[in-house]
Amino acid sequence: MGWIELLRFLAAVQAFLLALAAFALSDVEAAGFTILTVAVILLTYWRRGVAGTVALGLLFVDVTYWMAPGWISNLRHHERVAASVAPALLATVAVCGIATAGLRLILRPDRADRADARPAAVVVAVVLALAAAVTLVRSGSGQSDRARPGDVTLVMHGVKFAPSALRASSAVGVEVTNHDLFWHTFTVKGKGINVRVPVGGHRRTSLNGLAPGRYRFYCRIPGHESAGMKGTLVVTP
Ligand SMILES: [Cu+2]
Repeated sequence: MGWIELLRFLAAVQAFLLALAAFALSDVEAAGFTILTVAVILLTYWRRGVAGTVALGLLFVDVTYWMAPGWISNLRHHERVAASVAPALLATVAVCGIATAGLRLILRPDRADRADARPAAVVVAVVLALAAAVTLVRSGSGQSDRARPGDVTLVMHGVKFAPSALRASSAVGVEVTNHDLFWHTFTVKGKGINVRVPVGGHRRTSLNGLAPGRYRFYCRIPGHESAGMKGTLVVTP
């Protein structure tokens, strides 16, 4: 097995995991990333695969950027194991993919593809096992950020909040749950409320900094607000 085969294997695993997430969560963005990953794998068969290697490297960087912080955040909040499995696997495979793409270019593609990448595959397996162990040990019951009595609950799915109209007293809080693979935020501009919620995560925020009145909340991820990820919050006295 040369470096290009290892690279394609990691990309195929990523495409498979993204497809699973797209299916399990009915997540359109995950489906888009699946198709993109498959297209870039095909690109590695063109010429010596340099463009494909660079493109896969960038795709792995993008997946790491979205998944690694989500994984760490869920572990820090002691979410259940199920909430961290997808970001843990995707982040680990993507980090290994970045290293593999980088090494194939540094070693020069012709030589790298004739070289034996099996020791690197063993390193990948060890890194995956470590990531799984950390996830199992650091996960918890998922209770610390759950709704308290009287709280209102809000769900993020697709580029929508449900419900999009909230009514609550400033004495309670909002529990926000993300059902998508990628991050969303619950943000009230200028009011110090900006809760980032990763895949499978629950986060609670108190409303006690808000005076009674009508507020607009939205998701800060670029493009989400204009796609409809917004709503109104009425804070009652
Ligand atoms: Cu969003």
